[in-house]
Amino acid sequence: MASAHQNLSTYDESNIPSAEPFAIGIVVADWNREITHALYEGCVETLLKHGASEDQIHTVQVPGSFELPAGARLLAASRKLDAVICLGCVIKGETRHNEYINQAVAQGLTNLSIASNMPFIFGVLTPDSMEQAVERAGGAHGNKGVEAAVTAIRMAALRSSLRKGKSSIGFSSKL
Ligand code: RBF
Repeated sequence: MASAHQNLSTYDESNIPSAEPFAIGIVVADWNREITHALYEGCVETLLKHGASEDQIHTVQVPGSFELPAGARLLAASRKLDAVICLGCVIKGETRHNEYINQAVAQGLTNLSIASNMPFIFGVLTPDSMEQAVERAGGAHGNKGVEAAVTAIRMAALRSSLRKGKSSIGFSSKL
């Protein structure tokens, strides 16, 4: 389904759990930084609006989107977190670099989520042009950083609700 029809940037705020109990990691790629930093602004603003405290938001920067899974893994191993949001922007060029990077990041974050039992959120724009990127970083199609934040809160709350009452003996989800 086209994401233009799934614009969660205009989401129902009353349906989002509180982010107050959660520690959230954010990894931001510096390639196309005017876009990724706009995603970051929208992301942090949304986390704070839903009750996260500034000292519970832990941010690191990586050179490009390809480094997002490794950066996320390092960040998750450095402290106790409830979700990690990865923000990047890979613009299609004349070669197929974008396909390789996007595939690697999607697969990397999926693997991390499944192996660690913690949500790693894919907040990577994959536009054909800078114009399309701008439209999704605070423009006509909202800010996908907002959507990444909402997804992280929802997944952290889901994880927390399903873990309640579970014995900590046995399977360890810590990275
Ligand atoms: N990183 C991005 O985050 N967005 C891009 O649009 C992007 N384009 C790239 C194009 C080429 C041809 C190459 C070689 C790298 C590009 N990268 C991009 C950087 C990539 O994510 C990574 O940082 C580097 O390949 C080093 O591992």
